[in-house]
Amino acid sequence: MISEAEAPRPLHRNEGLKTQSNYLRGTILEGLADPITGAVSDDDTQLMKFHGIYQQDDRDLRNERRKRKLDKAYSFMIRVRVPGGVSTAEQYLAMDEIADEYANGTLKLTTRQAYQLHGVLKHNLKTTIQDINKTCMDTIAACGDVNRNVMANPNPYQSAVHADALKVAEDISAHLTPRTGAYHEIWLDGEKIESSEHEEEPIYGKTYLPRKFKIAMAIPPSNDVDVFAHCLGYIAIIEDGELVGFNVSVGGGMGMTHGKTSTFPRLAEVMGFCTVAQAVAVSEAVVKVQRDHGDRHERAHARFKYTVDDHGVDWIREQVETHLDFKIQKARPYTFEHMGDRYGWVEGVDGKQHLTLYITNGRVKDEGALRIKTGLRAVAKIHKGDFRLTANQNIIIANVAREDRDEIEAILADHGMGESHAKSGIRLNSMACVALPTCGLALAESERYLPDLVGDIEKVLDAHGLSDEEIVIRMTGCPNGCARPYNAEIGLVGKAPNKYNLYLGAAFEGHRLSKLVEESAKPERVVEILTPLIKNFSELREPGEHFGNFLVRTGYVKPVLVSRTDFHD
Ligand code: SRM
Ligand code: SF4
Repeated sequence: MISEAEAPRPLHRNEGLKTQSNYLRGTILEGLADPITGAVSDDDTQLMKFHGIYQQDDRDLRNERRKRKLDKAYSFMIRVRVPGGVSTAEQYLAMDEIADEYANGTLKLTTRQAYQLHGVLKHNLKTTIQDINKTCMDTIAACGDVNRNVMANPNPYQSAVHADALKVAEDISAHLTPRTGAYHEIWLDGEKIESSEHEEEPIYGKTYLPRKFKIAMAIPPSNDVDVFAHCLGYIAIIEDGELVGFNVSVGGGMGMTHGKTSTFPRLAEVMGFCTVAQAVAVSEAVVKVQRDHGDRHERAHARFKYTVDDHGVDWIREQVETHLDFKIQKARPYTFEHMGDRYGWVEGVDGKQHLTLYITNGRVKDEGALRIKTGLRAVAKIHKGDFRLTANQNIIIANVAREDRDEIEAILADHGMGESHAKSGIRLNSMACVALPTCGLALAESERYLPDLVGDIEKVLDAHGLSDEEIVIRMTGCPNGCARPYNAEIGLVGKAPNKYNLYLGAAFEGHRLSKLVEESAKPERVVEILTPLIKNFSELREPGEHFGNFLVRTGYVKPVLVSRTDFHD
């Protein structure tokens, strides 16, 4: 008899699901055709994520419906991939229209430079996906155990290098997109492939990856994409005004589980340097290493960050090189200065104008005098450039001709968005995940609550003359970390309704995580904790010192240097 210790660990059930799904088809088509329910089966719910679709229900209505013995109010969230965050004005306009026609009339600009639609009913899913595809955007691999939307610094203005880097991000995105015909077949009425024998996933194989995989590309000195929070990061190295290549970082990720110290957020480490021409091959090699060595038994340990943490960066580099016909070179020097967006108009190297607008938590909607949805639609109708989504849930009206600037400004002013960035430094650096009412995993409010809490903290900052001080604050409704809260100088992570774990001390530049200061704090308590710290900061900070760095220097929080040991201790 095999002892328990010798028995092979069973694979997670999702592994079997992927293997048997016939390259992500499952019974999705049958489920869509079932008129009895507005939901799909549990297995298809998992598979549909690979197609960019999540089944959800309106949590505001749950109790009421339960009392009335009604089924949950099911609908679907659709995530639209936007590599590097760049979409044309036509694409923006199409998203705006689709949101009104099939979703809840709002758009969510996500923390990973994508568009999200909420509230799409099952019988409208297919038409919605088709309409999205008509605009030359898609939803495949926006979710699921594959590489997701590839992020990149969206600023088109700073240098010609930005366009070169964006091109590499787009190439990586295209290269790592799953090849299965299932997406076309199910959603776009493509020709049906009867047997998976004729199909191949050359990079992923039949079981895809053990877990989701994320890539971001940063262009120093801006770390707006939060590059170290990603499985794989590319840090552009510019020499004599030319993009020569990238430092490659591996092993970042935010998600953890409350009370389970074997899970932890982790920042990526730089593994070395590759040239521009090598960047796509490196992405494939890293993905293959995770494909072959990631944990397929326990999903809570399946992210690439744990593969890196368990084996070490040197081992990962050796494995990566087995898939390459070149060596990863020694990393080159670079410096990051900040994570957030730079607001307002700027002029690009080619004389084009670009306007970064602040959008509260990325929610595009009309509310009172602030008519963001209608205003951006009016701009899209006359705009000849593009719209760029930032990693901080904001939008850039990009590539505007000098002579068109006034017209755009007038439209924005008419819709209450004239001075979108006339806000405090902390508000401009705030970010919240969706959470309630759509997210099934939320333990507390986030998007609907953070603006109020920021208002309370602003009062304290004002009292100490720190209204303009840039402090990165991020909130999530659960520990999954969708707004990257552990990498914020003030991080708030939902524990229960109206209770948050408070994390402090991350670096403004994005290279050190925060540390838990108090568990299950009510918002009033959060403000109470912050008040003396802000006072001390105003009196004792060194010139130019940021809040998180100040808290670490003065010993209020211990720095998190090694996540596995320092984050939970
Ligand atoms: Fe996320 C799951 C929303 C960025 C870590 N995330 C979810 C789901 C789909 C909930 C679910 O599984 O049922 C949320 C849907 C809520 C809704 O109603 O829309 C959700 N995540 C979001 C978005 C929309 C937050 C936002 O307000 O912008 C972001 C969409 C990004 C995109 O366009 O692709 C979003 N999620 C992130 C990030 C940030 C990032 O990648 O830079 C993270 C942390 C980084 C990381 O991956 O480690 C993140 N989301 C998670 C996790 C935890 C993963 C883990 O390693 O444990 C989950 C849960 C899971 O995968 O099991 C999750
Ligand atoms: Fe939902 Fe949690 Fe992500 Fe917020 S952090 S969107 S609550 S999964």
